[in-house]
Amino acid sequence: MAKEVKSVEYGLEKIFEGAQDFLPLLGTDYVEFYVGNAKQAAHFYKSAFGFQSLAYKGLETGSRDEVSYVLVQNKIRLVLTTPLNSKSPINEHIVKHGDGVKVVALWVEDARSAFEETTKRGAKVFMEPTVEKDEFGEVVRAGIYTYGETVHMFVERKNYNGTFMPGFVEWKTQYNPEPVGLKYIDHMVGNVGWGEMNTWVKWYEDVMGFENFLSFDDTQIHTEYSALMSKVMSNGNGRVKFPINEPAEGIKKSQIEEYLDFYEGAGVQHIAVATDNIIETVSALRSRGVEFLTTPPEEYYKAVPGRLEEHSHELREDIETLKGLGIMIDADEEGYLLQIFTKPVEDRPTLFFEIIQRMGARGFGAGNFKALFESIEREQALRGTL
Ligand code: TYF
Ligand code: FE
Repeated sequence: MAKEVKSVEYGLEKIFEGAQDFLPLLGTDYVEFYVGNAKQAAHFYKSAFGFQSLAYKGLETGSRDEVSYVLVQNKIRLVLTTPLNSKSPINEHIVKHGDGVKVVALWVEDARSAFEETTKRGAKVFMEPTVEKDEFGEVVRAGIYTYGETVHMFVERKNYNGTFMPGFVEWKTQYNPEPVGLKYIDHMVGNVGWGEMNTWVKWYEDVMGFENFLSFDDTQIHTEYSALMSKVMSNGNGRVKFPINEPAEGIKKSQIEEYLDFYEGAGVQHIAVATDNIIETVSALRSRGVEFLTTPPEEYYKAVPGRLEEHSHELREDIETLKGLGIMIDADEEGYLLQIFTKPVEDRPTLFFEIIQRMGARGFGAGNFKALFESIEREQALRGTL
């Protein structure tokens, strides 16, 4: 499998040479989840994933219709939002999709320009440019829809020096579990319906100015039973990467179809978070009760040195330790990477997390796809959805 990665041409260099980026992105600003019980979800992300309390809005701060908890770990900010009454439109989102990602917010210099440039290229409006102010300055936000009911919010905070955003107060609490070493969001993956991948690839190209960085077709991504296709979209400076998956024909139901059935439409499938010490991070997550997919079989680890070829001697981590934790290893021309996937983090088999440590590699672990998808299929079989 590693050989297939080597035939891949990364599409990014083209962007650097290209015309001026009409949508310069500074990075991911925050990820907002609509959930049934934000108070309990916040406790879970603190206790299990090592996030820290940052900010809050709710009845005590004058927010009568919804409550939000903001959590932080290094550069990652999560916002957990729950409606406070049946009138809020957030309820419909939760009824349909269950807990899930509503907003993938992108940090920009100029939110009005981001909104204009994308809407004139055909983006559907979620929120017109809106200025929010408090004693710490102002934040400008504007939102557009992407796949399903998911939203990209552009966030301009160059004239703001408060904790998070106007409307929120600093959230101080006695309960502050240690971080687990999660550093930043490496990529966020969307699942879209049959035949829709290329529509969304084109949307990211035309509306957002992204480039197709890597592609995997169903001959590369398949098991004995099922298949899928995936294209990785990247913005010009490579800070924001969005792979898009669609199901492909197989003899059994693919994990992408399972997701689409339970999420009742397209949405965010996984959030990949980077660490610079995956052994420590995964050991901590496991000890705090985070559930990971079942470990690849013995043959997978036996094949690792052969699969890594010239990168085999670069591997700093002990294979036995990686095996003990269920961490997978892959290499491409530029180096290797280590990755592992959680089980879904809610009762519907929808959103999950990936923990990734890049040691030079810019790929997505194509050499691990087979082992990963077989592991997911073992879970699907238990759920009766394979
Ligand atoms: O983001 C990726 O491409 C990798 C592999 O359903 C992957 O993490 C691809 C598809 C999928 C789960 C993981
Ligand atoms: Fe991933």
